[in-house]
Amino acid sequence: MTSFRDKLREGKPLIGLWQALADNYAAEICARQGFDWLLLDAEHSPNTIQTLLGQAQAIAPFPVETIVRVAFGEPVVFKQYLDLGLHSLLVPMVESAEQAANLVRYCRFPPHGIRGVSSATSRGADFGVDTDYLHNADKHITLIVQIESRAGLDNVAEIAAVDGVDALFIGPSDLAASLGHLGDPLHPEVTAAVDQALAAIKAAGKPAGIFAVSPQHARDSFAKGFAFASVGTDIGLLISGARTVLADVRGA
Ligand code: 3PY
Repeated sequence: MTSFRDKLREGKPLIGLWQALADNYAAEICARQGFDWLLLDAEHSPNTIQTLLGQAQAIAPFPVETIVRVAFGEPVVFKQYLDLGLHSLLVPMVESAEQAANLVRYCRFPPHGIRGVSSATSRGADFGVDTDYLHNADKHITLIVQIESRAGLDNVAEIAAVDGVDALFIGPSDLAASLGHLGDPLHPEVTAAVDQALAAIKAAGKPAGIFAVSPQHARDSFAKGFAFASVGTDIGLLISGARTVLADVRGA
């Protein structure tokens, strides 16, 4: 199997869509559209472990990567998600190398980490069919940490240098808020901070991703060297489609 980490290494810009509806049917529809990755958001959406599993199962037949953003980086959350085969994880608000190193340990079985062991009862291990899983689990896992605060920005080089952190992802909205520009993710000071973070991530030889706030922002981000970018949300597409058709008919 090809992990998201391997795909990132291929160097082709990877375009993603944010799934915030927390719905299997919506996830299946989006999985059919040709995106490189879909992100199931457990931080800012009404997702439970059960709804995440349902969406992952709906997406599984399609050639699109499933990434899950955890609500927070705790060992028990990692254990459950990895057992469910949710092998690509995005962790919000990572602010130090120590925090990042702990996240790596949550992904790994002893002696390299503290992940609890499960195989026959683990979807991640193909319910025991993958007999090498305990020794090869790391090959499936992609750990992405999110830089979205002044502290994260200050420590981005050290965070990027942590072995086992596979990629770093910029959250421009939270970063804007942290830098005193709430609601203005494209403020020049935020853009300069994003460029500074990108340079540090690239210098560490790691791929960088970003939550683009418009198609133009996504194109600009890829042109600057971002390896992956989300280009919208399922809710945003629903809202813009609904408003467009309503305005079209009312205006006619
Ligand atoms: C941000 O832009 O801050 C994000 O976390 C995207 O959801």
